[in-house]
Amino acid sequence: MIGAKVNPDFDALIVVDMQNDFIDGTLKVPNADSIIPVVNEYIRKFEYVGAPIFFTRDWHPENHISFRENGGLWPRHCVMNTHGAMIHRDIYVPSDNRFFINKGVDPDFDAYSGFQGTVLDSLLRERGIRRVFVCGVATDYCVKNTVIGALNLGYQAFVLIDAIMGVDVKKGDSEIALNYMMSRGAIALTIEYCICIP
Ligand code: VGL
Ligand code: ZN
Repeated sequence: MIGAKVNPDFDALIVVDMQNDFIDGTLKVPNADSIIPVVNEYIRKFEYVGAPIFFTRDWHPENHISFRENGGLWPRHCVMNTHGAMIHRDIYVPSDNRFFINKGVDPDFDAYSGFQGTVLDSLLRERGIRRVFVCGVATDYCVKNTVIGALNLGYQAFVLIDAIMGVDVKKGDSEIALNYMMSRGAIALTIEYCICIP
């Protein structure tokens, strides 16, 4: 595996949807809790070198189109300002140089990408970020779409493959999603190859 040295001048970490409902709530991603320690290691590394960290949050109104009760695919999850939508208590959230990106706020549209209908691109651009490092859940939905969104906007994208987990509604979905990200130019990375020295 090719290593990457994180440079705070042009690198950012994106932590996708590490929220209660996806970890131990209404839309549990199987084994999502198992990635928490590695996600935290990435967060601490990026914090250590002074690189910005973006936490995306699924942030739906009660009448959101993606909920079964409203004709959608999913059980009710991540209703804005409720416990289910909070970042899980075991995730380390630095107090500085970190940002929350809420998505899926419009009742009539779903947003699997952290870039869709948000200020993420402008916040990254403002800071001169050119490369994003993406971890979190779910590999086959919001991680995939966030990575593809980044690539489409011209960012280089690293997928932190030891810190993602998928739902696999159909067996193999996560593997297919990862292969697709790589085929579009994303680069797979693990913690020991993610070099963070000042
Ligand atoms: C997600 C299903 C519905 C995700 C969000 O974060 O991957 N999945 N809403
Ligand atoms: Zn959602």
